[in-house]
Order: sequence, then structure tokens, then C-alpha cells
Amino acid sequence: MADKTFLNWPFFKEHHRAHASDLSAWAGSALVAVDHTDNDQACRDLVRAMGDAGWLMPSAAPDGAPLDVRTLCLTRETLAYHDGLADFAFAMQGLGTGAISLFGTDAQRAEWLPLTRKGEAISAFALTEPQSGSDVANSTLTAARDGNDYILNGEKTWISNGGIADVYTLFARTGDAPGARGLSAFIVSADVAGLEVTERLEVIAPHPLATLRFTDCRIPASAMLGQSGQGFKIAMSVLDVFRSTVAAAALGFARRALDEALSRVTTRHVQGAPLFNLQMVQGHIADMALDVDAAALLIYRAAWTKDSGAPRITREAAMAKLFSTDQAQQVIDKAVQLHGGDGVKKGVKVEELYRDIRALRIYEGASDVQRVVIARQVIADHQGG
Ligand code: COS
Repeated sequence: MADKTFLNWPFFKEHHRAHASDLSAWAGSALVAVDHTDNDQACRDLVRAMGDAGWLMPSAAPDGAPLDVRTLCLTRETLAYHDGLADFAFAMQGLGTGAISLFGTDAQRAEWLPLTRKGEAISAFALTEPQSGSDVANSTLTAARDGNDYILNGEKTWISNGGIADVYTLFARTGDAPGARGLSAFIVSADVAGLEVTERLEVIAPHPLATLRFTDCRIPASAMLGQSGQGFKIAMSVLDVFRSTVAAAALGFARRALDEALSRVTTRHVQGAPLFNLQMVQGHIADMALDVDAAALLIYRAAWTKDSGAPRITREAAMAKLFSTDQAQQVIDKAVQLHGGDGVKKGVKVEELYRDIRALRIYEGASDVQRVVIARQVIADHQGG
């Protein structure tokens, strides 16, 4: 039984506690046996089921209100506890439309957000390119102005939901300036002529993932999000919000690993006594519980800070993501170890968690990038102060 006492922390309001409790009850029955055989279909089904049940509503803000980061984090934590693919499906509805929620016009929000919040359209965030993952300012896909249109040419890769998305938030170079200042953000419907999926990528925790090629794709200038040249800042602002939620997903995986480990060490006997009686095992359990609580504190500190009106939570979100994803890996590794041979057996939950956690230390800003972000913020604060 997952520890819920953190919900009593002062970071939360009553509606957050009710949300966590209701979603947990829903997930406990709806996500017990998600069929992962066909991940595209599983994702579509999960988006539809979560949309029907109303759980996608917090993923976007059709009225332009700020996103409730605590609700996003609680949702990802809860879904990840039950099923990694359900968490992925929810997360992408948010990340894929985050720029529309935060920077879209009324008309742009009205076109897509009611659909993605009901699970009637699937969204994706198209930022990474073959030559630019961490170094976003080096993006090369071009959007050239042509009358009232832009023409897109180039490639994006590692695009989650690539191949099944209905709409992409795309970052492209509009040529206004070099580096970070030359990027702009666009809304691109998946049915635009000239957009093709050139490769489907297979990874250790399978989910829809693709490389996309844009060849002379014509999109209206009205598809631009925010102003020309604002793309980098839009991407970073969206990542500020969603990096905390990646941390929350890692926390959900870690909580589940801790629970699985507790079940194991209290029921498995060695030399006539439960494994838990061994002090070495108690040491592992203590370290796991400590990592879980420390991660939760960093995550909900970041989320509460943003919800309290902070314009940027770059440092807080980076700390939450770095610590929570790295430590969740440690927690899950210990859970596998405590399961002995069963820990690496297909179909055993901790084996699935072991695969699920790894990519979270890489996507939406690798651990190394988070260290760079934290160090830059700390030195800027020091010099400013
Ligand atoms: N919010 C708003 N603005 C931001 C910002 C943020 N979180 N972070 C940076 N900016 C602004 C800066 O203030 C700067 O503005 P000015 O030019 O007006 O001063 C501009 O954006 C450029 O910032 P910076 O100089 O820090 O850019 P860098 O090219 O050095 O990039 C890193 C810094 C590496 C931190 C950035 O590229 C990054 O986060 N990379 C990881 C990308 C990622 O997560 N990829 C995964 C894709 S999604 S799976």
C-alpha cells in the first residue's frame, strides 16, 4: 500500500488530495491489466479511457489559465505507480499541448485543447533533432516564410507519440537570428502534406516513438505560437513545467518499487525468518524510503512554487528532475536486488520498473543538463546577490 501521508503536507489543497485519492481508486481497477502487446493501440486506448474518465482535463488549460503543476505531478505519480504506459500517455497530452496552453491565442487553444483534454486527439512535442538533443539552440529544421505561409524542411527524432499523434508542437528555425534567438514554435497538424514518419524507434520500455521528416510542408503563418524568435524560450518554459512532472513519474515508479520490495522482504524467508529481519535488508529499505521522501519534497516544492505564481522554476524543476530520476533508478535497482532471480524475470513488476525508469534520466533534459542548469542558476543568484 503506497504511503499517502505526503498528501498532508502543506503544499496541497483539499482538491489536490481529492484528485489523488479519486485517481488512485480509478487506476487501481482500470490499469490492473493494460495489454502492452501493441503499444500504439494501447496508447490510443489509454488516452481514450483517461479522456472519458476526465483525467486528461488538467493536461491543458483552454482558458489560458496557468497549468496546475501539483495536479499534473500527482497525476503522473499515481499513473506511473500503476502503469508506465498510462503515465506516458497522460504526460504527452500535457507536454504536446503545453506551448498551446501557455502561449497560444484563444483561437489556437480552442482548436486543439478541448480535443486533447477529452482524449479525442493525441499530441506530441517535436523538439529534438538528429544533431541536437541537449543543445536545443543548435536546431536546424527550417521554417521559411512564403507569403502567408511557412514552409518546413528538416528532420525531428525521438518524438514520443510520433506516428500516432494528431498534432505536433514543432520548433523550427525561422532565421531571425542565430542560435537560441532564431527558433520559433508552431502547431502542426499530423495530416499536413509533406510530413512522413521515416522510422519507428524501439526502446527498452516500448512506447510510440519516431523520426519525422518534413519536406516542403506548407503551414499557415497563423500556426505560429507566440512571436517569431520566441521558440527557445517557449520550449524552456514548457520544460520548466513538465520537468517537475517527469520527476513525479519517477517518484511513482520508486514508490511502487518500494512497495514491491516491502511485500517481498516480509513474505520471503531465509533461514526460518523473513528477509526483513536481516539488518542489511533493513538498510536498503531505509535508503529507499529516504530517497522517496526526499524526491517528493523536491517535486512538490517545485510544483507549489510554480503554482504560487513564480514566473520561472528552472532551478527547482531541475533539482527535482535530477534527484528524483537518479534516485528512483537506485530505489528500483535495490528492489530488483531484493527480489533475487525473480527481479529480472519478465512479467515481474520490478523488472518492468527497471526498464521503465531508465529513459527518464535522459529525456526532457538529461541528468547532466540538469546539473548545468542548476549550476548556472546558483552562480547567477550568487553574482546577483
Ligand atoms: N525559461 C525561460 N527562458 C529561458 C529558460 C527558461 N527555463 N532557460 C533559458 N532561457 C532563456 C535565457 O534567459 C536566454 O535568454 P536571453 O538570450 O534573452 O538572455 C535564452 O533562453 C538562451 O538561454 P541559454 O543561454 O541558457 O541557452 P543554452 O543554449 O546555453 O541552453 C540548456 C541551455 C542546455 C540548458 C538548454 O538547451 C536545455 O535545457 N537543453 C536540454 C533540452 C531538452 O530538455 N531536450 C529534450 C527535449 S524534450 S524530450
